[in-house]
Amino acid sequence: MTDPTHRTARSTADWQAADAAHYLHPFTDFRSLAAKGSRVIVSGENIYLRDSDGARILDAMSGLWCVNVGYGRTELIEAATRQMTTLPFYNSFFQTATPPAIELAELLAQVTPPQFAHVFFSGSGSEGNDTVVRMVRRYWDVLGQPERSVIISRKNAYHGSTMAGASLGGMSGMHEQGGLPIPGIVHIDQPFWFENANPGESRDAFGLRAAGWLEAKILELGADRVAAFIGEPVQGAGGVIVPPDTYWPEIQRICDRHGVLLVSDEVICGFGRTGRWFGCETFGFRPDLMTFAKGVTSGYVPLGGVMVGERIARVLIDQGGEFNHGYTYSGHPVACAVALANIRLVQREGLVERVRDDTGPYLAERFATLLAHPLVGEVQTCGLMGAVQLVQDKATNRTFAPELGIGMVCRGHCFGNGLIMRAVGDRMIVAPPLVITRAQIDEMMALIERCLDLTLADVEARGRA
Ligand code: PXG
Repeated sequence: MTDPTHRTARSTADWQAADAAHYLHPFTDFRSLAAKGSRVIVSGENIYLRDSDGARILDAMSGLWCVNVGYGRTELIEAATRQMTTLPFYNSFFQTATPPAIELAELLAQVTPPQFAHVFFSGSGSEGNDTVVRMVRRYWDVLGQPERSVIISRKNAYHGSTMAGASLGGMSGMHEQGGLPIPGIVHIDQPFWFENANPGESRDAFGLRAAGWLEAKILELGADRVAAFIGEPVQGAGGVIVPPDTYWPEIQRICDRHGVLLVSDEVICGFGRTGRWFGCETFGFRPDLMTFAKGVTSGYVPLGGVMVGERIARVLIDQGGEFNHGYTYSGHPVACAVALANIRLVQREGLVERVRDDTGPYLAERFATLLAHPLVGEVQTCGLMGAVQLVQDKATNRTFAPELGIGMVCRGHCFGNGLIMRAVGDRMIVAPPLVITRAQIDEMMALIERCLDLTLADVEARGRA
């Protein structure tokens, strides 16, 4: 597994010491990481990474849900180099624009659903969702309904880490720090069948009931106070929570009935992850706004943004005057050049169709076999995302006590065996690069099975202890 030729100029211990001395990582207990030492990733090729000890790792999380075309793609590297040479930066504030930003806006209008002809660029998904908050409130202001300002989101949602992004998100741990959520953002329960369904309730019946929580909240607040509803088509960071098929069409009907704007956060689901270009197409709804980031550049450089549907664009353009919002890096030319190269690569290689017709169904078939494992209570996939729910008792789907940290035990075995798979509580999740082949899915599955067996052995050893 290790390859000494991949060792770096400094030793792993040396990297870790410098890291611990100076570097505060996101979502990290600084002291415990400093004591343990971080894992230093030094290179990547296709779906594999190397760490500073030379170990080869299968990256079943695509970096962080983003490296959709895999590592080391010459087309993206050359696009960045060319653009950096020609014009590394110019802004788009003072009535200026750059060719890559204009061309990307044009291409995004082609690959997104028909209601989208305009885009507002940001540097990340969080900034995209900040833009959403300002834009939906501005829309209702311009229409003379400023009291329509409340945005409804969902518990366990992830919409980023800025003040607005973390407020839209439904992670209680994030709300506990920094005085969140900001005013005017409320949360309803998530459509998580495994956890929230009644005994014997079908997925479809549960999907309709879960959508009904939105209508109940709108009626409680009064529709004339509700600006928008935002959701991820599939909750990603929350644990790959694939909603029942009935959920999103019903959400659409409820938003239409009450005139509430519908926002799809496509930061993870966008650009092919679900087997269509956008998650809203997989789940059959028609958002007014779509946040994107990650897969737009396959993570090679930071870029995000918001697709603005014509319902909103026409109001902002025709009646809105100046929109007082934007970022230095809105429409960054290098990021846009990389995004263009990335999207064209996805088109040329037919990656979205491959996920829809070949690798997505194959992942579903292979994941279904995991249900035979004594630790597995539920599996779900959607395109190239998958979740494996670990349970203590398969007959009743009773889960482990959270303090046992069984998901983290399993994740530890993954790290130890050359596989990057995430644990969200006791839900193990994957989202491999869209270029993964069937043979590589087999390789990933063999690693997952081995790690589940090792975790089971730990559970059994604890039981005996
Ligand atoms: N929306 C969604 C749906 C996301 O998944 C963001 C917005 C924010 O994007 P930026 O680019 O600002 O990070 C995300 C980000 C995890 C994890 O633990 C997921 C994300 C970020 C960090 C960790 O799965 N998604």
